Amino acid sequence: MKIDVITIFPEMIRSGLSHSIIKRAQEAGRVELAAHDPRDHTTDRHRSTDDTPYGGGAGMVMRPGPIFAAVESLEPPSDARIVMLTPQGKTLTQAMAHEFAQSSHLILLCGHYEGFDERVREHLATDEISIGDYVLTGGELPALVLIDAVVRLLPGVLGSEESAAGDTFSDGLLEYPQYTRPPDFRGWTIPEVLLSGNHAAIANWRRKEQFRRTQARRPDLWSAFQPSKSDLKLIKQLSEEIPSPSAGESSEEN
Ligand code: JBZ
Repeated sequence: MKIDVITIFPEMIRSGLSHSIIKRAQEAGRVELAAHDPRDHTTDRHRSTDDTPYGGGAGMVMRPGPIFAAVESLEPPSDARIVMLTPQGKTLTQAMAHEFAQSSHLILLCGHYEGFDERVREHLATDEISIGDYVLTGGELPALVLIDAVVRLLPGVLGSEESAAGDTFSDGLLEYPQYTRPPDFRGWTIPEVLLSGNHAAIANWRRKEQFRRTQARRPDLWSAFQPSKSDLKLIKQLSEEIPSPSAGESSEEN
């Protein structure tokens, strides 16, 4: 897969991609990542990528020329996905990450200032994505988020260790709590079942903790969850448990 990012801060993209799993994926040839500055596709003396809005008003708008020229210089195949990162986009989901991971060429357009000239949206972009409802200064961090979510899904990127199968959202439940040594840290001990060596009991405990957490923290995910027959047994057991003071999802711990 090829991913090109059009951004007035190319170093922000390059540095964000030069670590850990995404770095390894590039070295292994699973993905080819590059950042391009639309400033290199300007023709005016000041190499300007933005201009004042027609009709007046505050702020600046990204000029269409340098964006179109930067994309056209990449000679994208006709099936390339050209994705604008803007607050007006659809909120990124795991299902959308899977869909983008099927594409052989992604081109990400990072907005700045008051956003893009509308003709970029109308005549260049195939998709428009946001990462969530909070205010950011530009599309670079959203582009990095999208790249991370997509690249980790590509074949051979995650080892069996990190495998995508057990993630939150793979079955629509939050993950169970994890513990490592020491078994007593400052008087805080780990659940006894995890030391029992009883693998069936451990699996049941973990599944119930997934249910407990998802019910308490993500009622939206819990409503959509489709339990199996064995899940239903565990859900019933959970509903019959006496709430222990330490086992809850109290507001104090959030
Ligand atoms: C995004 C104008 O450029 C921006 C500004 C905010 C912003 C994006 C692009 S993309 N927020 C988001 O994904 O939430």
